[in-house]
Amino acid sequence: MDKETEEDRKGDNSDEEKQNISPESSDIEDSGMERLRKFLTQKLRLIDSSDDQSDESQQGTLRELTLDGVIDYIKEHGNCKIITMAGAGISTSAGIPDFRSPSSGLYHKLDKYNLPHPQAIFELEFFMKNPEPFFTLARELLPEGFKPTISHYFIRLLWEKGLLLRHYTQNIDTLERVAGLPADKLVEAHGTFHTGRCLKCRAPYTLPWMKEKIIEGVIPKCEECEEGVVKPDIVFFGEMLPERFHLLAGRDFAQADLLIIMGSSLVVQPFASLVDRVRNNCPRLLINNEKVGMQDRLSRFLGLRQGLVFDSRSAHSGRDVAWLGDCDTGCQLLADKLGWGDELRALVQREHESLSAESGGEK
Ligand code: CNA
Repeated sequence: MDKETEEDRKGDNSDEEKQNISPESSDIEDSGMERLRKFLTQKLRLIDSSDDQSDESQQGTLRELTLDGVIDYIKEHGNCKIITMAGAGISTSAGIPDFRSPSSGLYHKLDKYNLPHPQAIFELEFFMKNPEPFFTLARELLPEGFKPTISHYFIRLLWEKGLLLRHYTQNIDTLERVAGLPADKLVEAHGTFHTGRCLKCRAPYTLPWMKEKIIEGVIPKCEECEEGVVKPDIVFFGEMLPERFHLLAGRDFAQADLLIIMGSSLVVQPFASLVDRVRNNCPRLLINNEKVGMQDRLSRFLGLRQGLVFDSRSAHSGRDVAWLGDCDTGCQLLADKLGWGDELRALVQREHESLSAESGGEK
């Protein structure tokens, strides 16, 4: 996957800053900017020429820019094709830490590994030289005994209701599989712990085999070539994303009627920019602790359709909704408002009981 982009995430404050400028100076600035924008449009063809037209088709997709607006849209759209995109935030309530949450995120707990920088632990180049920090961390992250969350079962319910076009996840914890989402509905964009491979001879290995070594504190070495390290099939920085990701993203996003993004900081590319691949009139609902993935200042200035736009004064606003809070609470609320609340609660209880029984009764 690509390195994270250090985008200017202050883009949303630009209007507040503008309000402190006198109307006259702001008008002068605006007209200057508009001239520059037109110049770039005409000379450099930087801006999508279909923009004006698509602005029109963007009008009126949601009755109101709230969760209720999204609920009405789903109810009115008989056969709404929904894509869900998720990140580590849908698994934190299962006990798996995310990367970037302050204090609880993994990036804040890596001091003991003595890394050149936090991301190094997931960089292929660093792993080839020193796999130990990754395997030490893997002991904490191994998908053992973790139960899928309300958010995972909400996604499954979307599938059971025939509304899920596809679920794209950055997570490597396999909880979507454990929640019963069928493989054809799932794109594990950053790979998975489910399988592994020798970095030298490519011999395949299973999760139970890798797990045994990792739990023993041994670096898994290939039994075929007896040389290579066996790395779980998770995508490190510097590695290509699975072909399935590119193939299906190319088809799915243009067909989606609604995009729901949950529990991601939307900073890892190319996953983060999937939000731009739906049609211009496709509503996008973010369920997250914080606003993320917003249009940056340059894109806004150039009129580029990039990023989520929650600011109603922006030219590209009108279809993005942010529901801020816990993913599980947001998903349960969505289910309640869609009339599936009890069904979701019963599904979670049934599945958790059956997982507890499988693992010898532990809660
Ligand atoms: P991230 O960058 O750590 O962002 C997580 C986002 O979710 C942040 O915006 C948080 O505020 C938000 N968040 C955390 N908990 C909740 C919650 N309960 N409710 C609502 N919002 C919440 O993680 P991303 O997924 O965006 O980053 C991509 C990386 C993280 C991928 O490469 C993953 O492989 C990697 N990762 C995966 C896991 C996992 O598989 N569970 C765990 C840790 C990291």
